[in-house]
Amino acid sequence: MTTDSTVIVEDIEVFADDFAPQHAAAIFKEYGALVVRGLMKEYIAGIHRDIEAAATESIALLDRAEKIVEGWRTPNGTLFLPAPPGYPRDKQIMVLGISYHTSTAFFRSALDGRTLDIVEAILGPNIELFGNGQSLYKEPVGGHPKHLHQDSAYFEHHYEGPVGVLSYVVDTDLVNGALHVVPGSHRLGQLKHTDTFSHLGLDAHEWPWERALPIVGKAGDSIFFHVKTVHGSKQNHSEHPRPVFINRYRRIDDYVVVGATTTANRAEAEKRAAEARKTNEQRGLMVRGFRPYSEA
Ligand SMILES: O=C(O)CCC(=O)C(=O)O
Repeated sequence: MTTDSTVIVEDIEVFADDFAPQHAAAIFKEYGALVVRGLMKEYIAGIHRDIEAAATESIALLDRAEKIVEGWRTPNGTLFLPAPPGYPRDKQIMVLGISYHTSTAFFRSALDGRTLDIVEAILGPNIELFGNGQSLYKEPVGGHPKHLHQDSAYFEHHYEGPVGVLSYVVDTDLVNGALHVVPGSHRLGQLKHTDTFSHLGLDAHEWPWERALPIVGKAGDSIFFHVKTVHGSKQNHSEHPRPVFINRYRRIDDYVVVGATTTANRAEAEKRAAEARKTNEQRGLMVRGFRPYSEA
């Protein structure tokens, strides 16, 4: 199975004010990616405000950051990477310490009815959240690239895996770090990843950016992607930050079989994959349907 480089954005796009969930789900199933224009518009002002508050807070906490394998983590949970030359600091933000626990607007966005109509058409009637929400933040003037990768390198699942819904907080283009996706790559299975500046990524010779389709969009546009869809984004060369936020949804019986951030900890986790089970701790909050009792 190969990917289809003839796919254009219009092939994978619908509009939030006029779409049929079954049609949107069919696009997702075929291409492993779906763009819904304007889906998150009503949440953007609140989320943008909270994201900037979290960024300011994180920078103020930087002198208390601890070194971890992925970079440095401030007490509020923000992950920093080394900054490129010319920065006012030696570290740059990568993943912001903002979540459903800290932002009402973020949590409200995860419960959005139109989003869940699409997710239900993809995954079925009973859906839980996977994780607490994630926000990646590219600082201005060179903010980090995220190399092409599959999210399943980080959290491989037993069944279909989570549907990720990444939304733009600001208008996003080729200058400030548009998301790139490789349509059809969700059918390639689990690919071998290497260690890169932005953690697990695909070999850049085998997976150059030219293989991927850039998604230019407005604040409030959302991109649904399969856990095995190859995706990533280049540096932010604009004068302003480029944040995104991601809500993830999965079947209520699905669970992580391999969780990793580096090739070394992935190799260790793979040895334990066969023992993985759905535990009570792995249950996410219900956002659609009902969870019948089952022995964990
Ligand atoms: O556009 C970004 O910030 C990268 C998002 C991404 O690739 C991911 O979270 O897996």
